[in-house]
Amino acid sequence: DEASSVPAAQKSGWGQFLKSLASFSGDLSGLTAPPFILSPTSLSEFPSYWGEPKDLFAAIADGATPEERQLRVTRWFLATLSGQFTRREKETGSEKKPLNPFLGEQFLGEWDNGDLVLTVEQVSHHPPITAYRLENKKKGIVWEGNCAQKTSFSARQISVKQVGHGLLKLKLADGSTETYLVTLPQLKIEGLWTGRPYVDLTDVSYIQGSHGLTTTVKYSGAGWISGSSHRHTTTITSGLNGPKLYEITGTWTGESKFAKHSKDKKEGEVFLDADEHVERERVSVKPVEAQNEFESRRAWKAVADGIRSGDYDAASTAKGALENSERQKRKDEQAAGAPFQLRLFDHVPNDPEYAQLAALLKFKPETEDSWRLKPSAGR
Ligand code: HCR
Repeated sequence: DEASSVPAAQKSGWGQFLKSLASFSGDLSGLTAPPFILSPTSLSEFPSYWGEPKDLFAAIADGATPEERQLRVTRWFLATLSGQFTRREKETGSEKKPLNPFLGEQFLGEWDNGDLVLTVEQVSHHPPITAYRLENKKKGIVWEGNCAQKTSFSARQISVKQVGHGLLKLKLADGSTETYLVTLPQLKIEGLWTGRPYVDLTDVSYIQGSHGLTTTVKYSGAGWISGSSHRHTTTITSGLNGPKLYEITGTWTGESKFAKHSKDKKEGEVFLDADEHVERERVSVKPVEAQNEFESRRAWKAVADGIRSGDYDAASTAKGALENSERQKRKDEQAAGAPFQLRLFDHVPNDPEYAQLAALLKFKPETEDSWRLKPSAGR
């Protein structure tokens, strides 16, 4: 039975959903999906995946040379991917449709009693854009970025282009700053017809260091030659098309090893074991009662409770109430001539810091917006 993972009572709903996808492009958040595919978690929580391999993040600062630091940024980045893209499928059997954050929604978290601090704000609703900052003050590392998604549908799968980037800033012992531009992979959502959607990655992403080193991660899935999915081939070169210093191959969900011709590393030496040897820790957040009214888990509590307990009527009533109240707020703001103001981040249109590093990757156009934490945010 092709649709075996879809509960009997929701089969026609799932069929409708798939049909609506076929004639759709834009952002998926507006589409009504059957209950079994709904997640009780808002997309504003997703930036916490960047912080979960917290020791690898902290270790970036201990790299003695630009090459060693480029390797460490690359290792941390690859280690975040299994959380970002396969966690939900692993835990619940399929990818789910996350809650669509409201404008100004916040997600505030930390690890190790505040040694690592995460701040997230939904900085746009149409299109949905999430801005985040992860900071380890003791180590002098800041990772600040934004993410939006452009979705299209073809050949039985959903393609999701991640729009946005992150900048990792490292304060070095001599007081200077090193910056890394990180670009994001594209996703395919497969398994739709069997009612068990899961994510694989395609295309490339880059890590461009201000010292001139470039990491290129090429993603490939299960093909007719390689049976396994989630594969990558990663190179570190001196400049985008410069001499190759390192090559690393493997899967971003499991083991990655140095390949032949890697400067000062042996062929077959393990670079990362994303499955086994990476300590990961979930982010800590305040209990809902102590959260402010814009914090995700407090604002979505009734919706999430309904989804978790299977009371979908309660979930959809609560969701409708939240969405109506947001619409009303925007109308009131318009009528008062006082548009919504972000509380935690400042918008930096055509970010020059992005442009400088993007130019090394020969991107066109070389401009993109960024969002920076307001000094007054108190985080
Ligand atoms: C595409 C996706 C929403 C966006 C999610 C992103 C891209 C968000 C930023 C994170 O850093 C990484 C990330 C991981 C998720 O895998 C990705 C989600 C997967 C599904 C979801 C769709 C909007 C849901 C489509 C509905 C399907 C399940 C039928």
